[in-house]
Amino acid sequence: MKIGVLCAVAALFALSACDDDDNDDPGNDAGLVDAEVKDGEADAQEDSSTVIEKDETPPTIEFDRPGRGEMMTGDVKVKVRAEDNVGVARVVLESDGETLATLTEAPYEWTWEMGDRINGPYKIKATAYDAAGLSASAETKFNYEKTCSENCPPRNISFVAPAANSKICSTMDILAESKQNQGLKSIAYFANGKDLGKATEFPWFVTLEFNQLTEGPAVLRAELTDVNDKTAAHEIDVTIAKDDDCNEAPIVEIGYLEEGATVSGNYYLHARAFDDRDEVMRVDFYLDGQLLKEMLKEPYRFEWDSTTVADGEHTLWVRAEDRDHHISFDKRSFKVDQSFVPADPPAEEPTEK
Ligand SMILES: [Ca+2]
Ligand SMILES: [Ca+2]
Repeated sequence: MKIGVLCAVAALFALSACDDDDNDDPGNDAGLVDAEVKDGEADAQEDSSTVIEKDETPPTIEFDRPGRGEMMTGDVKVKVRAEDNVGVARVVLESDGETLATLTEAPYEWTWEMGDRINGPYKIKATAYDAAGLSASAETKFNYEKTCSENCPPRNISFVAPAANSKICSTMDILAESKQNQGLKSIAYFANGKDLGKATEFPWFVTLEFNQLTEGPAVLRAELTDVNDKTAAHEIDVTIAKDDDCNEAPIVEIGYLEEGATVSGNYYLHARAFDDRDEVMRVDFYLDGQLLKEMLKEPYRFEWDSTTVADGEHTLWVRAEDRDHHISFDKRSFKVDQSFVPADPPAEEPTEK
């Protein structure tokens, strides 16, 4: 019906335009002929409109781009393929309830100008409607990273623990890391949108209490904010479920070095790590937020030259990781003072296990 009305209007318009100019511009005769032809087509389509009203076949739709999970930079080109037995009336693009665009003509292409949107995952839903109001939807999800040369947002935040698509069956530390470790203000963590806490200093983890979680599938989100209040995020899918055979995180403990101790000269740093399945895969030592030593097998012990840092307060963090990327931490704050002479200097490598 609509098409018929439109054509009739077009025909009227063309005829009246022809009437206005007919006397002095013979070239417009062609316009009159066109109008008559359109009128004829309109009649044909008027007949087919009875078919439109009986249409019971919904459109089909799928994303050409962005590809699912694709990493995008800059403005994001979106393209969907939509088809219908009669005709696609429109394609609506949305993201988390926000309507992005309504496209009425093929090819269904649109550019999402990302502007100040944060680095992180985005979903797009595309819905095609036909004239009968039938619809079909498709979704895609991509990761966005802003291209920039100065005052850049943080980048590449990603979960270290737990692993994507893993099962969470006990209380554990969760951690996301950014390659840009300078100028971070905080990392906030969420499970299905529920606030799990915010880490405001190295090593940026929070402890996930199992009994605070709802069992079932969950999306874990880590959202980083830097000192310029720019943000980035990463999401992974996990399953929260009790498990009698739950693989627990390892336990790690810094040895020898007592909280508040003073050290000088060469000093042995040491940690013990235990795991329920004897699967400690690595133990990493971090001094003042910087990786100092990665150790892949026991003993987790090495000689460290304390003269490589300034006298004063320092912090040692040790992180243990098991085969399933469960992690745990231990920490000591201590003092370096090269004028300090230990009563019993650790001249030899300690043998305690
Ligand atoms: Ca249809
Ligand atoms: Ca384990």
